[in-house]
Amino acid sequence: PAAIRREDYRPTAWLVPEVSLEFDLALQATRVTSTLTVARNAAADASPTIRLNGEGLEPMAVKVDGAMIDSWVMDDADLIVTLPGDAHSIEITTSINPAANTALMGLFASNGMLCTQCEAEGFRRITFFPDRPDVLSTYRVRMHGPKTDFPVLLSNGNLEEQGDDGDGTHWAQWHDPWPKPSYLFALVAGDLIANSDSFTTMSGREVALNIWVREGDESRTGHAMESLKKSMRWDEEVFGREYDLDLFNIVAVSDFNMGAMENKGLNVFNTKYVLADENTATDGDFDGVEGVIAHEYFHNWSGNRVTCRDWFQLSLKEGFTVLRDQLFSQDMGSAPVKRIEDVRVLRGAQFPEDSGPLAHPIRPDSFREISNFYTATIYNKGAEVIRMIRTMAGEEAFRAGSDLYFQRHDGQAVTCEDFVKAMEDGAGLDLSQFRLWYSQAGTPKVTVRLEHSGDTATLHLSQDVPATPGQPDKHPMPIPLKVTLFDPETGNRAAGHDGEQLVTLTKAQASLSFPGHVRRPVLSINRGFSAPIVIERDIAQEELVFLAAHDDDPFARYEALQDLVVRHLKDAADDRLDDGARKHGRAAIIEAIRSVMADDTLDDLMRGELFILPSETYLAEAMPVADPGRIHAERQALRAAIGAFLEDDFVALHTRASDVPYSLEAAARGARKVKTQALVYLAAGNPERAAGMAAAQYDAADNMTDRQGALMVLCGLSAVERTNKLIDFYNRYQGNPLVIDKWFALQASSMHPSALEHVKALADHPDFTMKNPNRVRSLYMAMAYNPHAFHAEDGEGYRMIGDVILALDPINPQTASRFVPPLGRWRRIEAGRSQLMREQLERIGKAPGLSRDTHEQVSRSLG
Ligand code: BAL
Ligand code: ZN
Repeated sequence: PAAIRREDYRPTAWLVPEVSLEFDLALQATRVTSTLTVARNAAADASPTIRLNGEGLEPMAVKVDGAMIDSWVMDDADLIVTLPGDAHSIEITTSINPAANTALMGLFASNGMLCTQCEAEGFRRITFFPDRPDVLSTYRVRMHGPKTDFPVLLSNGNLEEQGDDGDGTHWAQWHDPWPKPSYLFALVAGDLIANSDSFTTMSGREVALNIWVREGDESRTGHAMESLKKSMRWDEEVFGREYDLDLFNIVAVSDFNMGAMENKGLNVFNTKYVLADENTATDGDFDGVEGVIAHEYFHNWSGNRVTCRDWFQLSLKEGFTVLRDQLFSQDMGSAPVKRIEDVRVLRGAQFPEDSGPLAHPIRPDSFREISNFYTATIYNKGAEVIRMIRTMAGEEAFRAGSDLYFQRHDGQAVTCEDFVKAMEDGAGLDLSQFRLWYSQAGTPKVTVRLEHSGDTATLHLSQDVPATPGQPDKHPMPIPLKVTLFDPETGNRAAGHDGEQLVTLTKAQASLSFPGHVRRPVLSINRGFSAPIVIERDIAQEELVFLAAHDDDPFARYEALQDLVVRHLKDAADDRLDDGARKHGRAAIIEAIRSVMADDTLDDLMRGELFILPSETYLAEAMPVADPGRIHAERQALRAAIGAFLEDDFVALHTRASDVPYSLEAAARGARKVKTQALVYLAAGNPERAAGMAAAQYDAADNMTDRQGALMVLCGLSAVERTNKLIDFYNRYQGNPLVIDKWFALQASSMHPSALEHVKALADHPDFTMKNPNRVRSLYMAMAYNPHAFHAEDGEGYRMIGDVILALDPINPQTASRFVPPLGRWRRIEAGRSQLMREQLERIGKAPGLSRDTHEQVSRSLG
């Protein structure tokens, strides 16, 4: 299929102010009758026909203004109806089979329940419709079905009426007063039970809240409910946004492609982001629930009340909403730790995307399959771009910009340009050059050098925005950098640098002078990760050691420690270290880790962050061409050296942390974090001792964080405890799919040399199925992002992912195509492996009947 281009956007010829849907529900044959009130769009070119998108549908009956017509035609999968006047009603009947819908788009069955996923283009699998986000309609939905199968009947908005037919069937009618695009439509029918609560909004309205789950799961919905109420309050306080219906429903479903979906008044969630208690969910899982509940709730304004004109504008709602959920989570927990986590996600997922064949701007110019553009670039880089606007504007002016955006565009389907304009007008900024962040792909690299002469320090900056597919030449971007200078002798801020400065680099090169420094100061730059870029700094190792110990910006401190390690490991993996240099480099890192361990100004959550070594993916990203085998070996060797040298310190830390009783307070969470990290280092430095300690931690655990952490460490070891605890874990949690997902993922992502063999065996486990996306991801996505398994030298990891893509594509193309990007990294990997990766892409590309999703990703990856 041809690419769809942003510049080809045209307003819709027909508007659909009202939609009425009737569903006769059955798992295998659901009958759908839709009645559309349509009217010519005066703002568009007139057309005598209306195009109603469909996918896999056949019209059983079509009526215009109440009379059956047979003049309709099909254009591929779309229905074309000729309309003589300016306003009509169109009634269309279709029949669909939700039980056969393994793609999980449109109306599908999951564990006997029916539910929908319409974003981006799933509504056209339910009924014929102008399925584009700039068609806003009010929906009335009436559904009817057997009471025993579907005791609960839900849709968007408010329940208007319901009734019992007395023959074992019943019905319900819902009405959503807020005009919305079809992608926000939702329907759920099933045997569900609610955790119910309420929230009083800032204007005093009472909102009924329900979290619907399968019976037995309701005891694990408390954290989600608390997160929802906190999100509602926070959005009022921080963004002035109030909820706008009297009811807010969340439904948890176990078969789901995404994390969750923000349908108006009826969010549908992957169970992974709803269910949590201390026995089955880790601290990270608790954070995931809180963050995703917030994200979907925040979409009610950033996405639903103000939506996207077309799918090229996806970052309008996703980038902004990710920023909003990140700021919320910063406020709910440790702000610096959250910032570091978010940067780690950006670097792990988005940077590789931006430097590879799938690179695209946060506002893409073309696509073939929109599902492929739910990317880390649209979401996470999109959030960083808006965060830069906030940094440049300041919090207050940013809020004024956001207020103006919501007020100006409420009820509209708009563009990223509309957002930027509202920010300019409301926050009082000139964002002319800044718009390049929307149009140019690629991660800018800023080279930094500090020169000192006499009493003046001069900062030399130069930027390079790399070429990306379709964008060979780039313009310099505005790059806001928070900087400060330290006096290395006193450890304090250097004179004139009590506060940090915001320096915005707008040209290819710039130099800035800072007078009054008799001693050479130490530069701290891109503090708080003020710009989503790569910094290449010409800085001495001692200066990095100084910043790792003294920088008062937690992110910059983390960054200095990371840089210290990245530098060392890059040199080691590139064979640039003789024995002396290797020893010297390791000693500096060990010393830095030891000072982190001993620094009592740090809390354990932050200490744990500082202990985390840069990932193998991040290290590979820092090299023009990477040898994943060397990187893995050097990183493990460094970890072993740290673990062996600081063995007693890590054991003491583990003992101290083990004494802290379970709670969700920051101190207790921090203790759990460093406890398992101590085991990770010990596992590398003294595997036998670590195995004993991990088994003891596993046995003593009164929560999933400790138990999973211990099992994670054991999974990487060849110890008898590994087998015993894996069996125990499986038996203990059999029947709990989310925990069994962990059991698969821990083995697939382990450091064990035979991880790939384990994955192969687990594929034959009776609990493994290709039909459940969570299970597929827990085994194969975990492996694809486990570098030492995926990059096995003989290409077995690549072959396995190739097989997965081919087997999954006919079942669930959206999930299948998500496995292509790891293979698409071939250009940045050493020659032998690179060839094997490419071979797999070519094999997949030749397969007949490939989905549009997978075909697009494979051809871009090879192109
Ligand atoms: N809109 C798709 C799921 C999400 O980003 O919230
Ligand atoms: Zn979202």
